[in-house]
Amino acid sequence: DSSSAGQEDDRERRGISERASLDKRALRRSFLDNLLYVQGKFPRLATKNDYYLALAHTVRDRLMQRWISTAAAYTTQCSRTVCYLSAEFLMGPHLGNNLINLGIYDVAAEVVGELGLDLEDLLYQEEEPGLGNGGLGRLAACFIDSLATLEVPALGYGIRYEYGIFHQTLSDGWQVEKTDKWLRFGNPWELARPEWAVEIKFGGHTEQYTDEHQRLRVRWVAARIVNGVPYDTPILGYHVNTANTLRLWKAEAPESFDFGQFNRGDYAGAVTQKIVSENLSKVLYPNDEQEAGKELRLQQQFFFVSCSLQDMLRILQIQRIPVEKFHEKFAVQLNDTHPSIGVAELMRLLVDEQLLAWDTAWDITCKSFGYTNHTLMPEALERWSLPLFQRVLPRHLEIIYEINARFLDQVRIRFFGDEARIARLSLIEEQGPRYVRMANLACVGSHAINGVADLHTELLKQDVLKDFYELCPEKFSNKTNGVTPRRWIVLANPRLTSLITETLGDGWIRDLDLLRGLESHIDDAAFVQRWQAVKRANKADLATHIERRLQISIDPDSLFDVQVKRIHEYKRQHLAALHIVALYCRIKANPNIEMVPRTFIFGGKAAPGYHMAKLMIKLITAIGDVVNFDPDVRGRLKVAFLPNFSVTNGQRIYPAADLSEQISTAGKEASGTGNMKFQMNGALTIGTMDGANIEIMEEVGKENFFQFGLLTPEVYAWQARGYRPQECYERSPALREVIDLIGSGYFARGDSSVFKPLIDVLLRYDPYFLLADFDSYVACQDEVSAVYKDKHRWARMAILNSARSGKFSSDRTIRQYCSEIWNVDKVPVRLLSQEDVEA
Ligand code: H53
Repeated sequence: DSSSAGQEDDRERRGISERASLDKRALRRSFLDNLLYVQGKFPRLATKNDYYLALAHTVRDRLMQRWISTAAAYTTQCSRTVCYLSAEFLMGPHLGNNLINLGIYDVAAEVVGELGLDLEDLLYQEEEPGLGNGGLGRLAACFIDSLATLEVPALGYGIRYEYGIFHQTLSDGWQVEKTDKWLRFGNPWELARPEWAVEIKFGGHTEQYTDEHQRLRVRWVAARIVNGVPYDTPILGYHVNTANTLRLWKAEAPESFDFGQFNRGDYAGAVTQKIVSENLSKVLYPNDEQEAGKELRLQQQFFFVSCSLQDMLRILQIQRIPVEKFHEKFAVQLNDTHPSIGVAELMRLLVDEQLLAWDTAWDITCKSFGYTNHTLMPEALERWSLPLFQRVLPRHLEIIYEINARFLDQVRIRFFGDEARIARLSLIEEQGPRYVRMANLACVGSHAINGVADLHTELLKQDVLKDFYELCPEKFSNKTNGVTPRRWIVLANPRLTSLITETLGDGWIRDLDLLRGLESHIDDAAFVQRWQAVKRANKADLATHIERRLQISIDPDSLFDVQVKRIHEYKRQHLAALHIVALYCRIKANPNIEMVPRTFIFGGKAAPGYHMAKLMIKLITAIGDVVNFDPDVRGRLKVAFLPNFSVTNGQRIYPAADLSEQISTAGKEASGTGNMKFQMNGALTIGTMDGANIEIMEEVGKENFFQFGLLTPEVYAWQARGYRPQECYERSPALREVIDLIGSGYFARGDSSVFKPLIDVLLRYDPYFLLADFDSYVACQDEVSAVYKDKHRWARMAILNSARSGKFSSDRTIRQYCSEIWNVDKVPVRLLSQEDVEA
């Protein structure tokens, strides 16, 4: 019996290896065919980019059958579908991820290897689609990965920006922005669908008319029309047949619109008109958590939201679903307030164009939308000045007035006479210049409102959205963010992936809670040693990269202390800078002092108009220029600012980190998601009790987390008492030394004016409590160094961090959205055969 089982095993194995070699031969054949027939090159003339594109097309061909099968399954089953509306999708390169999800990464590496090429080299050829700024855009990308992996019908809707987030370089330590022409060499991952283009109106005025049933109706007579053309990218799930769609809209001038001008002989005018239209999807606004207030930005938001809602109506029509069932077919999620104009636009489409009664339309609208809030920063809550709004969207302003009037009538019944509350809840801000409040519109028009971490949701309820919470507490829930382990472990950290898979099998890739299984290996010396070897090799790779890019030598055995994220005062990169200077002062005072060698690695972009953030970059690079070359330091401190932090660069950095810096002022970071990527890859966190850090500490245990700093209620109390940072400065000798040294111009060739604005803000206002947290931070960092000296203890803590990161898979987050907000189920996809497809 056991021998027949053995024979079967054997046959099975042989079967697999036969199939694999077949796969491999087929892959090699289509790779070379694509080089020939798509790139028009033979190997001797082919560039690296030709090879990249040939491989991309080879992979794309293999995606197509899954994509078609998925569309067929959803269409025939009229599946309930999630529509994720987001102004940003920070996808990162597609090729590596698709190879992993198809399960052919290793075969592809062999195939290109046999042709004398290096797969990683080819992967780096891909221009990353940087269609987002930071956390919010990357979260959208992790979510559509998880939706596909969980086999949930979903569409991601956004804008196909021609220029993504700017490329950052450094010049004399200052940030310099270069444009990101990511489409320069073509994009093999997208398909244009001009047959599904829609028309978008702007400006003009509204008119009343009576319809054939003598009913009074409104018509919007636009001043300008722009076409929205969808470009579709397949989003494949991990080891499933599901390939969902990311549908990004490009703005084009309608052919017919400039004909008039053209015929009147105004050729230049017609061309200008075309340029104005196409400007709509030209460039991503480079502000993260900061309002731009620009007319073009409102136009972009309305453009992609109207395109997407019209697309949903088209889908209803082809599936012969009556428009009254819109909310049964679609769960529409608003990723922050950027798409919240959708509430008014769906009302316009249903009332003005589909001719539904207002109440019916409102019921459908509220049942369709959910709203995710991502920030507690008051300046990041979007508002549009009334004149601007009126100019761009005159009909929507009328609709918003009507929604507001009906809403405030309801409020008055509950809170009669409470005029202050009514003013706060109003969709229109009336004190001073008038504004439309987009968060209020999103709250009123959605059946579900969520924050992105426990603390954040609690603070929304107590503070930012308190009035809405008191009105409708049942709408509120928390959905703690997560990140996809496919990109952030499997693709980014192949060494760790092999170690975990050899230890636990590969189930953890779809069920990250299984990482808990690592805990039982914590006393296995061989396992711990392999763990350390993985980290050491990843650090050596990053050290080589840094040495090449920045011409500074890096010791892979030093503690890699990493802070990568957008540069912002509330994230406090300058607090980390103060710590580096404190260590430097210790060395200068006593050159023989014993110190754990550290490499401080920073990365992140500053919004081009955010001067303080740019000065923070200059401060870090200036400190590096002194510390890295001071002979007294003897290599014990190194500071590296890696330019152009991006998804691609993140994939090199997270796996090599020992220490993850998550040091925002308590109560300011909604969640953070980089914190999770570090944890999964076995870094320990030094962090404040802010955002998802709190939940990370809950999962890993206090003893495996370096906590410091004021708690949120303490920050509030200090604020209420009247915080005087000068007092902290006077009380702490270490702090005084650091501030005085920076203030003196020591890091600016003696020019004390360079960092004066930064020092002045800290000493006078310090709105983010750096000086209040400084001593606690430095003490905590000393504890970090003490623990790091015990390499074995550190490794055990790192393993536990990884083992306990299951909660932070975006698969968990998406399951919660599906069951608690979207009420949507998975729809497994059967692969259609060639004959099925042709029939
Ligand atoms: O969203 C992330 C959070 C993070 C928060 C970030 C964010 C943006 O990137 C842009 C605008 C905004 O309102 C919030 O800062 O804390 O992790 C995803 O939820």
